[in-house]
Amino acid sequence: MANVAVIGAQWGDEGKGKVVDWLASRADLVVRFQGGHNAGHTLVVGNETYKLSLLPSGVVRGKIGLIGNGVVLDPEALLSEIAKVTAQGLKVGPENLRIAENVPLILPLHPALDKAREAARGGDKIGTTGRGIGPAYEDKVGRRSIRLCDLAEPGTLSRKLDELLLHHNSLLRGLGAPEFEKQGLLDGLLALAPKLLPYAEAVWERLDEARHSGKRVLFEGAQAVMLDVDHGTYPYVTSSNTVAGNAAAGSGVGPDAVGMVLGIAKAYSTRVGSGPFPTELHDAVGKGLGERGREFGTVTGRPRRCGWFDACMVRQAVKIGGIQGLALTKLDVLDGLSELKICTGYRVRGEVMKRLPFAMEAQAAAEPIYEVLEGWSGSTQGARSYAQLPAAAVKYVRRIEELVEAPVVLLSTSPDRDDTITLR
Ligand code: 2SA
Ligand code: MG
Repeated sequence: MANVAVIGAQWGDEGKGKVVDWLASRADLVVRFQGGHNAGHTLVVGNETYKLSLLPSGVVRGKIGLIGNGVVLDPEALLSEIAKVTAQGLKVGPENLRIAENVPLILPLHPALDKAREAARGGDKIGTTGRGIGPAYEDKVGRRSIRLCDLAEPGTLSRKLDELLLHHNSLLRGLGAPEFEKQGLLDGLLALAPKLLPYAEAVWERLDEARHSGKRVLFEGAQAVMLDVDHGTYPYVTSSNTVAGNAAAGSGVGPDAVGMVLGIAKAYSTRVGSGPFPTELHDAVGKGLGERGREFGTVTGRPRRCGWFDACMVRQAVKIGGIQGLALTKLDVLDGLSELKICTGYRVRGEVMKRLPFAMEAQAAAEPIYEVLEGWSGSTQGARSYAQLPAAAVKYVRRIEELVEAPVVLLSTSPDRDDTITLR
């Protein structure tokens, strides 16, 4: 296997964790290149369930995990996640986890601003995870970030904190939220320095070395194409580029090093947080999907909104995200439904569209155009070969391939890693 990038093709929670884990067993290095501890990957290994937010999934499989510069890193969240998985019996330390020196840090003022802004937006809120992701990326682009490497330079920290506080305290004040004082933040960072610096390195160099020695790299995306800050349902998106193109910039390799791009899509759709969702179901069918699929956010526990598979949107994600093959997950959740709908386009104020428009009101007005397929009464749960699937389930998968213009290369039929069908 050459290098592979795995990205979400919908709004996140497609089951990337399981697929990444499956692929990690064939890779040498697993790299996170965007997002932060807003991600939630659930890995089921034997009797143990690991819920990872920041750690690259490969650490569960004894691989080297890398956190690239494109991530925003909350040091406290990292340390507590390491403590949590260590208590579950995993070994995570500087020997198997390396973090880009130039990764921007999330400080306590970032979640404070995130939450104050959401509160101020009221009913219009984005529905962020409240982890400070957006404000941390703003600081990166605004050239104010404190980065991991700065922890080695108390003078730099002090100067940067002055600049950060000048900016943040005026924003917090404007929102009526408590302000931060410098000494507390500085002391906190200086105390974190000896715990974090042993992990720091020039990740790009390790990836360059991996390239020359023929090591295989897995780029692990978080969130999904429809949450991409440029291409998603803006402003109801996360604050990073989630497309495969960012695997390169977010870790420090050229685009050719990214390799095959695998998109993950659920056999239906879910979304947490606010924003347009044309195929959302507010009826018993939607409720049933949520219950059978156990659709609750890994990080925040929020119930996910559920709806039919949106082939029009996934096709868009395939094109924009550079997806060459799809892994389709949670097919078993559709077991027992007498009919299934797939969205093939939208009607937007009378006009038929084969893509989701960008403008907010047009997005909100998009009504799905459905194709109806026959359901199946048999069970697909735990199926490990194509032959074990009901004919109608095979038909459903084949129709999805045609509509999204990408082959389904993997099919997942339960959270168990072994319940995976390789189709090509
Ligand atoms: P943020 O916090 O600024 O990134 O939020 C902005 C939008 O991005 C969405 N978002 C997500 N959507 C699905 N899954 C995510 N991760 C967790 C998980 C979510 C959880 O994997 O289960 O536990 O609730 C994730 N992270 C960000 C978010 O809902 C906003 O719409
Ligand atoms: Mg998730």
